[in-house]
Amino acid sequence: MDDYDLITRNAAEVVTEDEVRALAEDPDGKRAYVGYEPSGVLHIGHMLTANKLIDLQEAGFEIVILLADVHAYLNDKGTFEEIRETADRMREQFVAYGLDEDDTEFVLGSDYQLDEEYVLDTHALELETTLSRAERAMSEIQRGSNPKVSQAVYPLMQALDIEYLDLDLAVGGLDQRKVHMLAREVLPTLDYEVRPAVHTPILADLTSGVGKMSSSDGVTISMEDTEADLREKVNKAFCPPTADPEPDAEGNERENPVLQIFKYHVFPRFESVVVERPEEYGGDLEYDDYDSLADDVDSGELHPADAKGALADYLDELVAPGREKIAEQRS
Ligand code: IYR
Repeated sequence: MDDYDLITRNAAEVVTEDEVRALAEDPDGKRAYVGYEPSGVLHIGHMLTANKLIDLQEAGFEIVILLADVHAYLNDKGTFEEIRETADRMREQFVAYGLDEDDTEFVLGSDYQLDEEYVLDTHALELETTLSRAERAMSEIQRGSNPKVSQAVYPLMQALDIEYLDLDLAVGGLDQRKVHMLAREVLPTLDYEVRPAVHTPILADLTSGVGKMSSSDGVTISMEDTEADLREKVNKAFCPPTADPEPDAEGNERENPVLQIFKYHVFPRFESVVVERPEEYGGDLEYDDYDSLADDVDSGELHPADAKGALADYLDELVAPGREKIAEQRS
């Protein structure tokens, strides 16, 4: 796979392709980041962007993970003290998940976001931006339905992070795209350069395949799930015998979340996938890529129940090191 394909594989959106192509010509030493509002335990959404960071690390990028404590505070996620405490635990879980500790720079937002220069730049962007523009940028990130002034400041600071952390590439879930678009508009007003972004998809709700998987409502996979939890969640998941399910009764689009997890979580981290089956049901199957597994589900060669069993095994392998770290953190 060439560097551009590795940088963009499994991405839902690349802004812009030309800018990322230019980076892919010589990725060595270029800096890419994701920012996360610290929370106690990683969930499958964190793991999806982390998979992209692992791709970028393989392509030669330096990786920066911003533990965005000030942002979490502005977004009403708790007291500063509480948030700070979770940031450290989150860092250890990312390392357990597979981000090379020596090659990943973990930065706490409050280490530089309270400096005078940064604060004055934030105010300069406040002057450049209308409240309605800032609110629009926050619509998929915001906690609560009645936006606070702090939540309008939040996306402006996220834009400045790209400059202050001296980055070449911003990575995030599709829920971050409106902030990254705002950044492209406002950074040049301070004579700062625009930087490209790669956005990962948001996976579908596990039980229905309709709408988004969410850590705040519905079922999500988390790093504290036991093997039995994972098996139960996967077994209850929506998995029709097709990669492209029909819309539901109300006409809402549906996805196959079991296949999505194979695509975005399992294949990027494992050379091949083995589905164990008793001899009488045809014996084990081995897949080198996602498409061949999806084709077998489509054709009926691979039964959803067998696919689910294998998915729970692989998810358990991905989650186990982080789960052990969490147990250690709590003891
Ligand atoms: N908005 C992110 C958190 C965040 C991301 C970046 I990239 C920043 O520079 C700052 C904060 C979230 O929704 O978790």
